[in-house]
Amino acid sequence: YKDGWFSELSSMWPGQALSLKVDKILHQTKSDFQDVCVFQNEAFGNVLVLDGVIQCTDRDEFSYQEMIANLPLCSLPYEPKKVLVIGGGDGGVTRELARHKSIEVIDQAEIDGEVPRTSKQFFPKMAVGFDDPRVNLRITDGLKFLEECAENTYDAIVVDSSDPVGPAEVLFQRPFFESMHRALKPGGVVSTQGESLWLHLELITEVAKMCKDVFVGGTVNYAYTTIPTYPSGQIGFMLCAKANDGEPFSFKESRRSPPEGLRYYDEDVHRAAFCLPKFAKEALRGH
Ligand code: AAT
Repeated sequence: YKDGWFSELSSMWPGQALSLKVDKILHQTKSDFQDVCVFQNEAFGNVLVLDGVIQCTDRDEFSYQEMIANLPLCSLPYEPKKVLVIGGGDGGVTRELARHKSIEVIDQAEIDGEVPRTSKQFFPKMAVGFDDPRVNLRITDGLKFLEECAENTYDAIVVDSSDPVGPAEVLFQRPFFESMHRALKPGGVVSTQGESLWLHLELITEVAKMCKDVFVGGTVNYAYTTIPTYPSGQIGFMLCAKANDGEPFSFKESRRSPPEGLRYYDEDVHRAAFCLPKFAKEALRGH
């Protein structure tokens, strides 16, 4: 913070920073895992910051939350019943999953109990996700949760994780993807916070390569959305499907109609999300 402005500095995006004017600091604490801060901003409403990195704002959260949840769910050829969220402590992704009426169980593993507590107080429109009776929120590490989880359990897993510095580092590594693969039903899908084409193309191609290895016989695709308060205004998702003996799987066309009440995602946006700019397509094709 300097002269009333917050600047988002990180080794993940050296030499650049988004700055937001701080109208009022609403909350500031240190949890067992990270610094947690909420401030109010004229352009974006309430802003949640963990370890100096913006996690969500009132005004643009729907872009990311709708996309990370609906790209996988609307790609499934059947109605999902049991889903898992890793991270996502603000509740926004949970809210998006809860819109799907066929879902019977939403398990969630968030490492830091302070995040849902903070969200209930300052982001009621996201925390509303936790009020759904189908939700079982556990405060535990996502990797640990999955390692203890039975095989063939979930139709979909959504990994709404922070960047791979700090507690979320394990969520970008092979053992985590292997345990997700185990926990998925055949034909089940994974969607993870996949970072920005403008900043992390090398990381993205490495993760894609590892995913293709783990989800051998299945499908791996990167798709993206635009969002002003994430670094460089763009963030993507790594989508992986576990091989099924049945029909070949594609993420690129949605197969199920989206739920009611969305403001970003629809069938056209679904299709467009997979059309990558040339430089990215070439980098990802090389693997
Ligand atoms: N929807 C908000 C966006 C997020 S939230 C990321 C969440 O992941 C945080 O609540 C954090 O506490 C949680 N988390 C981090 N590590 C783990 C872990 N090992 N297990 C479970 N949960 C974890 C993401 C914002 C992306 C920012 C892009 N720059």
